This record gives sequence, C-alpha cells and structure tokens, in this order.
Amino acid sequence: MLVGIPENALVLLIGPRGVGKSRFAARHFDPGQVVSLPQMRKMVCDQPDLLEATNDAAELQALLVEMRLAWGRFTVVDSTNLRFRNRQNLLTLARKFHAPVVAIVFDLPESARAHGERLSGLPSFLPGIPDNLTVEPLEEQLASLKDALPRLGQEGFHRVYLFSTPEERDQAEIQIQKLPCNRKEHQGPFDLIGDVHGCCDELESLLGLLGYRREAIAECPGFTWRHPEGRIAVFVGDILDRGPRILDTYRLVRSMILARTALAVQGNHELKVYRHFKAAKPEPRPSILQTLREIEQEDPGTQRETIRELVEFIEGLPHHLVLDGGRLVAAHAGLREDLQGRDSALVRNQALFGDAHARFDEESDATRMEWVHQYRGRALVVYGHTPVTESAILNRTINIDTGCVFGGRLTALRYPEMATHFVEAQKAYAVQRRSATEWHSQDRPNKKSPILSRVETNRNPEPPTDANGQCVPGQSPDLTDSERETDRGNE
Ligand SMILES: [Mn+2]
Repeated sequence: MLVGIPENALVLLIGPRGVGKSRFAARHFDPGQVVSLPQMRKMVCDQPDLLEATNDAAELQALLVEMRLAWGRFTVVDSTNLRFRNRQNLLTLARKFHAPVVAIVFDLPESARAHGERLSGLPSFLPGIPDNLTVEPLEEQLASLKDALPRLGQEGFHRVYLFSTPEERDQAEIQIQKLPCNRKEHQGPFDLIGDVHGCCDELESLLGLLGYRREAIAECPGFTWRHPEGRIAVFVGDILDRGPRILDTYRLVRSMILARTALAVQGNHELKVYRHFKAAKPEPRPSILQTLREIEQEDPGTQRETIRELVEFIEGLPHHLVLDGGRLVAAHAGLREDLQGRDSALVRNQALFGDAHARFDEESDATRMEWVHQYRGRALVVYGHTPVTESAILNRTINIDTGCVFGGRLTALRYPEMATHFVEAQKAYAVQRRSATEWHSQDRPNKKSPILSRVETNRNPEPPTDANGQCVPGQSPDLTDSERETDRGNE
C-alpha cells in the first residue's frame, strides 16, 4: 500500500497497544519527528514506563506537537489515539497551523492479542513496554477502535489509511509529498514580473529588455522565451483579463512554464476565469468579459480546446511560491509569514485576495496594506494585485504591480540583485474603478498615492538568510463570504 503524506502533515498512528505502531514509526520516520508518551516520560523522569509521569508527559507532548506545527514540521504522534477527544484536540491544533492530518489506522486485533499474551506474565513497569500498559484493558482498546472505525472518515482527517493485515502494515510504502508551493530548491536568479493583465506587447518588450530571447519550443506550438544565463521569470498572477492580448499573454507564460524558463502563481483573475468555466451555470463577471471575448474570436472548432487548456493551466498554478531556500515568497496579494509555505483555504484566500476584510471604501488601501506594515518575516515577499506608482521595499515586501493595463508600467524585480526594470504602457487599456485615495495613471510621475508616501525606500536590503516554511495540499475552491466580498471589489 502506498501511504502518501503531505510534507508538513501531522500523522496520527491509531490502534491499540501491541499492533506495531512504534516499530512502524521507527522504520519509516526520523526519530526526531516521532512524538510518543514513553519518550516524553523518559524526558520528564528518565523512566519511559512510569505511569505516574503520564500527565506531565502528555502536557509536554501537547506542547511539543504545537511547537512543531508552528514551525510547519512533519510530526508523527505515536500513541493509541483511540479517544475521540484526543483526536479532536490534535485536529484542532493542526487546523490552527494549516497542517493536514493523516490517520494511519492499525486494525490488527490478532496482533494486539498475541502481544498481550506475550506480556501477560510480566510486571507492568518493565522497561521497553511501549505504551501505558495498565491504563485501559486491551479488550476495551479494541472495542474503542471498532467504534471509531466507521466514523474516522468524518472526523476531519485529510486522509485515512487502514492496515487490516500485518502484511499490509509491513509492506506499506511511505511517500512524503511535496506541497505545490514548495519550490525552495529553485535558487534563481529570478525576474519577478507584476500583473500583466493581457498587456502582451509590454511583456514582450520587458522580456527583451531583461535579456530573454524568443525561441522555438518542442513542448507546444509557437515560441517561448529563454534567458541565455538561465534566469527564471516569476509571474505574480493576474496575467489574464482586461488587456488587449490576453490569450497571447497566457500562451507566452504557458510556453515559458513548459520550457522551464518561468514559474507563475495564481491571481484572483485566474481564479475568476477558472470558476467561470467550472460553474454549472456560468454568469460572467464584468471583469472577465475581455478574456471571454478573445476566446469567442478564436476559430469555433478550437474554442473548446482553448478553454480546456486554459482551465488546466490555471489548475496547475500554485497559490503562492516559496523559493530560494525559503528566502523568497511570491504571492499575488502578498502573504504574511505564518501562512507562507502552507496550504489551506485561508492561505489561498489570503494569497489571492489579500486581507479578506479589506473593502473598497476610503480606507481600503490602508486595510489592504496592513499586513505589509505588520510584516516582520525573514522571506522577501514579492506581490502585485494593488497598483502602485512605483515599486519600493517596505519590511521585506515589495509590490511590483505598477498598473500597466491602466496606463502605468510593467515592472520586473531582479532577484537577488533587487533592481527594478520596467516598460511604460503603450496606453491605458482599462479604467481603474477605485476610490479617490487610489492610484490613477495621470497621477504619474510626481504625485504618489497615500500608500506610497508611507513606503520607505530601501533598494538594497540585506537578503534574508534563514530557510523557512513548508506547505499542504489543495482545499476546496468554494468561495467564502468574505472572499466574495473582496472578489467583488476587484472587478
Ligand atoms: Mn489581482
């Protein structure tokens, strides 16, 4: 049996004593990743089997699990985990840190009974006896498991694996699965590119300016762009909608991803288009009309294929990216530190839409930017979503959406060089419907928005040094109420 476990999961081994949980854990996991009561008792009082130390040991275990989850670290709880309340406590804790919980259930009553018989003649405080031996009689533990089995699937586990025979247990293969946002092995150098919104002329000019060259590609029809020195372009989302050459832009970015010369994250506009095509009764939002129009102008025979490929392309985009050993994070609307490298509905929502409470009233910009002012993370966060007149660093964050489609500029940030390059928009292709505090193309070049006037410019920040973050697999794409609110504001 293949047991797939996300890299930042909390794993609960579930089963009575004597079914081989600790042996299983020792075989498959690093000892530092496994948390068990005997181990905690040993730490508390040197005696792994001293039952009087169980309360202290349980307290230590809870603290350790919480700390490991806060660090986003893979953790295995090797206990019987037969009590519903204990499981729920661990599930609640994991939810707090956006960690998925995987249950591995050892439904092996025969092994447990055989083990009980082997131990029946021995005193209960013998070193090496793996669990709290005298706490609950074996038959009670077996009964608890039997009760729990049919309900485990509804308790909130990300996945439940069940061993019903010793062979299944012994032949299981563990596969630790990397989260889509974890691209830490990519060290760049990168060219992070702000919201393109279909401005393909400007994108081509910018790529040319950055030294990328157009070349043929085997993976898809047409051309791609490649940098002779192996630089990687990173698109921070919102490549679709609004502009004059949306499908060209999408195909250019797609070809670069296929050629491994670019990475990209989803923006809220990609998600809008995706939801439109996935909806049972699509009602196009005004903001995606331009994309739909371009698809309608395609040859009727290929439209279906275009939509299929576009949907697949969006599906393949992570909601954010953790790069360069954790020193660099790309997320469309930015991402606070405790959500970086993780995966949950909240993480996706924040990465694509920003603060869910932010609205488009007089204080909208201030609310949307609150995370920036509070940010103390080590990773540099590069984002877009809210156009600014000029990109500047504040607290290791930098907004590179300079409103190209609204007549501004298309900006790229070179990393690790930390230099910005840009091309001016050929014209304003769309009108920004925002309140007076917000940016307008005619404000350039001298007037800055209220947000920008607060931004401290520091073009040569000391690069962050610590590796950080882990992540988790995808959640349902249902819109929350707050997200709906924010989404509407972005149209
Ligand atoms: Mn956006």
